[in-house]
Amino acid sequence: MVDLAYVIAGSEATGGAGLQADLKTFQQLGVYGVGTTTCIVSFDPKNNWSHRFFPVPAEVVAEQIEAATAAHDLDVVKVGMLGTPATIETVAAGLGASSWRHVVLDPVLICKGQEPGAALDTDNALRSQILPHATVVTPNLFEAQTLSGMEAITSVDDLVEAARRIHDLGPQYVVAKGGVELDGDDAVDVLFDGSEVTLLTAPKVGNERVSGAGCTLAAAITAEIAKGAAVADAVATAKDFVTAGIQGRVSANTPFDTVWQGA
Ligand code: PXL
Repeated sequence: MVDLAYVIAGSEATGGAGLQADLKTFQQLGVYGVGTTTCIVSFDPKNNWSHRFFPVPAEVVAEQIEAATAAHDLDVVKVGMLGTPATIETVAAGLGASSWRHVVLDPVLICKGQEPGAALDTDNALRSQILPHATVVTPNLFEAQTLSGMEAITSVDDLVEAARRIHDLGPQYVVAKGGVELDGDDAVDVLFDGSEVTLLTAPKVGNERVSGAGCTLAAAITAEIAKGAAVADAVATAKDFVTAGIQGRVSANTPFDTVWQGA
């Protein structure tokens, strides 16, 4: 019997990020993916690929969670972009209604190009209602700064400190991603499990962020956990998987490239 993994996330219409990247990752790693759509993001090619955002009504999100969890015995879930406080409340209730072996939270506060300020109410709701369910959380640099309350993260030491502070908020495992944002030749991410710090290092592939990298990393962690891997092993495999996907990235008419999960 194939292992199953569940994802609750937003659709991203160009196919590079969000639910599309998550389900491709699950498939590539050999797990049966089940997805719930929280919102639809359609970049606007007429307006510099800015984000057009449409929230799926909260009751329809609840119905999808009901269908998915009734149809399958799911024990590992990834939570991606939620988008609004109403959706967050619904997803928190859905998470609370089942028992999970692991909840992997990619705390998407903004997607590329959005104004940081637009995310504040969502940030607070995410922190108070979703974070308590998470066993693994995968903030990028900006999200790590926001969740930890640190003024700035400019070094790997800062990133480790942020991971420690976020661990204090509840999640057992924190994967804080420096990616291309910190200086240096390597993309460094930090795993903190409450006692040990592990650095995950790979040579940077260019200096531009690649769309779908964060989604793919968290989805790959989820898939590996679904197959029975320990979290630290799942994170290491996921880092290799996303690095290969960035090396084999797909370019498009957008100003950014996207991860190719099949690389
Ligand atoms: O990359 C973060 C992200 C997650 N989920 C959705 C997105 C984006 C960024 O565009 O659109 C749906």
